[in-house]
Amino acid sequence: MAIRPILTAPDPRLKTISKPVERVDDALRALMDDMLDTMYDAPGIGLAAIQIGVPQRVIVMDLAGKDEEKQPRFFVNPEILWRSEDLSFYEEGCLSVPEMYEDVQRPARIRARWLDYHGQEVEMEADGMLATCLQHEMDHLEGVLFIDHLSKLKRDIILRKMTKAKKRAAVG
Ligand code: GNR
Ligand code: NI
Repeated sequence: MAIRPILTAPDPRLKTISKPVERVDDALRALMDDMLDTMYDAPGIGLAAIQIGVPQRVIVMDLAGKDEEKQPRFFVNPEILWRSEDLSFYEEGCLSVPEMYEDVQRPARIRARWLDYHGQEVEMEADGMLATCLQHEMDHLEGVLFIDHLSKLKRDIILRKMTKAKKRAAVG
């Protein structure tokens, strides 16, 4: 298991459309283990493979609170089967857009299907944080970031801050 570097905007690799996974095998489980380590280390509540530069349709997540037992979740080739008409706002952040938080409106509930850590098919309805986070992560698989849901003005302000922060980091 290993912690891998997380790509940050405006890295063009984050715009990649990730490819479906062909087989849930030990190599894929090793990737998912690394993703989980990377997510816990960050720390974050979700991570898509493309955030560590791997363009495959894989997501890890853990929505457990600080003092709760770990509750890792794995999503391979997830699909959204249904979205509720009612929407909800959540203040979102992203490990690829560090230190920026904005309200994003999304369907409040979704029905989704995916393969788990062992390649077993799972289907369920999600609401609350799970619905929000799963939609945020599935956006990553399409090359979409939460800032793409904001006005162009807000997005440009955030991207300008990110570019400046990167330049400062490069100069040291
Ligand atoms: O750690 C994260 N927190 C978060 C908060 C609100 C909505 C979505 C998220 S996901 C984010 C980790 C991340 O960037 N996943 O792609
Ligand atoms: Ni994210």
